[in-house]
Amino acid sequence: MPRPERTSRSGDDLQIRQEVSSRGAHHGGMSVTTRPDPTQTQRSPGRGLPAALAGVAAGAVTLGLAEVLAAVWTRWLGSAGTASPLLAVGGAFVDRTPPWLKDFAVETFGTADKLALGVGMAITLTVLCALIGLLALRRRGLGLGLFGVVGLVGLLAVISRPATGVLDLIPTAIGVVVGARVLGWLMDRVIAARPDGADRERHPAAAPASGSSRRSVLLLGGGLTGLGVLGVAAGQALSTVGRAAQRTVEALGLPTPTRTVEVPEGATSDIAGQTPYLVDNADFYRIDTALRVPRVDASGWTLRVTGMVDEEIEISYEDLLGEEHVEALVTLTCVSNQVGGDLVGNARWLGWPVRELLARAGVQPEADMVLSRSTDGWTAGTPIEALTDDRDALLAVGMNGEPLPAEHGYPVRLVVPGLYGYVSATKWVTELKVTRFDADEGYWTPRGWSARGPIKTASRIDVPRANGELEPDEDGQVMIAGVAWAQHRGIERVEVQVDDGEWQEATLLEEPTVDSWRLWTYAWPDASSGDHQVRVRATDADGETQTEETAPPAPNGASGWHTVDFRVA
Ligand SMILES: Nc1nc2c(c(=O)[nH]1)N[C@H]1C(S)=C(S)[C@@H](COP(=O)(O)O)O[C@H]1N2
Ligand SMILES: [Mo]
Repeated sequence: MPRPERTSRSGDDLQIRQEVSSRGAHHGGMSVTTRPDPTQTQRSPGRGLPAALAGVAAGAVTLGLAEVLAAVWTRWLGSAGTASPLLAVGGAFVDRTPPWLKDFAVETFGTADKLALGVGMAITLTVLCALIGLLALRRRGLGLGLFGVVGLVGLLAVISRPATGVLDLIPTAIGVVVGARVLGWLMDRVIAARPDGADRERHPAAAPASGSSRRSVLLLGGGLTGLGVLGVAAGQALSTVGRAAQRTVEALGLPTPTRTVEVPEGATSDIAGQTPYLVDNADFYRIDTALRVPRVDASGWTLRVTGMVDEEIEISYEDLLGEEHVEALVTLTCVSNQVGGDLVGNARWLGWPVRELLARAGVQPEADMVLSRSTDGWTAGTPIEALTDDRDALLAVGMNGEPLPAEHGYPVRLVVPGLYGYVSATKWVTELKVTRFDADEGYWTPRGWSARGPIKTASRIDVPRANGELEPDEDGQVMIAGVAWAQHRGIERVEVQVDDGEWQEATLLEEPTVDSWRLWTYAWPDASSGDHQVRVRATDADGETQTEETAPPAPNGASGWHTVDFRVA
C-alpha cells in the first residue's frame, strides 16, 4: 500500500477543507446578516422534496431512455463502441483511476470492484440530480443549464470511448433532450402545486389553474423515476442476453492439440481447503477494465500483426484454429494481488504459440516490445523475447478443455508464462503491434505501473484460513498447506515458520512445469492447543528467496511473507 502517499494526501485535503470551510462560514455569515437572499421569500416550504424528486426523475428518464436505445442501437449497428452513457462514464472513470485507488478498490471489494463502482455512480448521480432539481426551483435556467452540462459530460464520455463513433452519441443525446423536457415540465408542476389538502377557497394564491397537488407531483416524479430505473435495467439485460457469441467455436470445434499435457496425480492434494492444482473456469479470478464483458463474434474476429514487421498480416478465427495447437499449464497472476491474495489461478490452456505468428510476419531486429490490443481498446506491452523465445506464450482459444469463457477473453487471448497479466494476458485480443518500449506503452504504464512486469516469487497459506481453527490428528499434528509460484523459474523450496520457531522445510508436491504454481504441505508435529501464527516463504529455482520486505502492488507487484493467525483446538 502506498500508505505514506495517502497520509500526506489526506493531510493536504484536510488543510484545504479547513480553509474552504472557514472561508465558507465567513461568507455565509455576511450574506445572512447584510444581504438576505431574495429568492428565499419565493420558496414556499414543502417544495424542496418535489423539486429534488423532479431532478432525480429527469435523470432517471434520461438514463432509462438512453440505456434502452443504446442497447438496441449497438446491436442494430453492430457498433463495437460504447453507446451506453453509464458504461462510458464508468469506463472513463476506470481509465483515470490512480494506482492507490485501484489498490484500495481491489483490496476492499476484490473482484466485486465493478459492482462497487456501479453503486457509487448511482449514489453520485442521484445526489447530483436532486441538487439540480433544488437549483431549478430557485433559478430555473441555472438548473436546466446544469442538467445540460451533466448531459454534455455523458456525451463526452461516450465519444471518448475506444471504437466509438458519432452515431453512438444519439441514444444519450435523445435521453438528455427528453430528460430536460421532463425536468422543465415537472418543475412547472412543482411551482404550481398547491399544498396537500389545501382548500381552493381559503388559499386562492396556492390554487393555480393546473389544480395539481403536491402529492400528485410526488407521485408523478416517483413514477417517472421508477420507469427510468426499469429502463436502465432493461438496457443492461438487452445488451447481454441472447448473444450466441460462441456459436462459431461450437460449429468448428476446438483444435486437437499436437502436444498434450497431463497433470500428475502427485501435483494436487486432497487436503480440505488447499487450492486445487487446476482452478475451474467458473472459479478463476477475473480482472479487467471492461464494465461489460465484450461479446465478440468469432466469425467476424481477426487478429492483425502490425508495426515493425516485414509484412503486416491478418488471420481469421478459422485460420487460427487450423494451426498446430499445443496444451500448456500456465499460472496467471495479477499484479494487484496482495500478499496472501487470490488474484492468481492455474489452468490448462490450448493455443497456438505466438512466436509462430510473429515469425510469419517477420519481426524487425530493432523491435523490443509487442503492444497487444483488445476489442475494447485495452493494451499490454510485452517484452518481445517473452513472445519469441521457446516458452509457451500462446494465442489461447481453450481453457481447461472448453472454449475460452467470454469473461476470460473469448474468442482469443494471450497467455505468457512468467509475466503479470497487465503486461501480457490480453483478452479479446485483436492486434499485435510490434514496436519499442520507447515508442509505445501499455494501458497501465502511464497510470503508475511499471512498463515491465516479471512475476515476483510468492507463496500463500491456504490452510489454516486467517483466524481459523485446526483440529490436531491422533498423532497431535496439524496440516498446514498452500501454494507457491515463481512462473517460468520454478519453485525449489518452501519453508514454514510457526510462532517464532525455526524455519521448517515444507513438502513440495509435484511440479509438472515451471510455468505453474506448486502446491506444498507441512505437518506441524507438536501442535499445542491455543493461538498460533504461521509464516511462509518460497525460494525459486535460481536460489532466490522471497524478500521479507513488504511492498504494495503498485508499481510492480506486492512482496512480503504471508502470515496467518490461527488456533489449534
Ligand atoms: N482486454 C483486457 N485484457 C486483460 C485485462 C483487461 O483489463 N482488458 N486485464 C489484464 C489483467 S490486469 C489480468 S491480471 C488478466 C486477468 O485474466 P483473467 O481475468 O482471465 O484472470 O487479464 C489481463 N488481460
Ligand atoms: Mo492484473
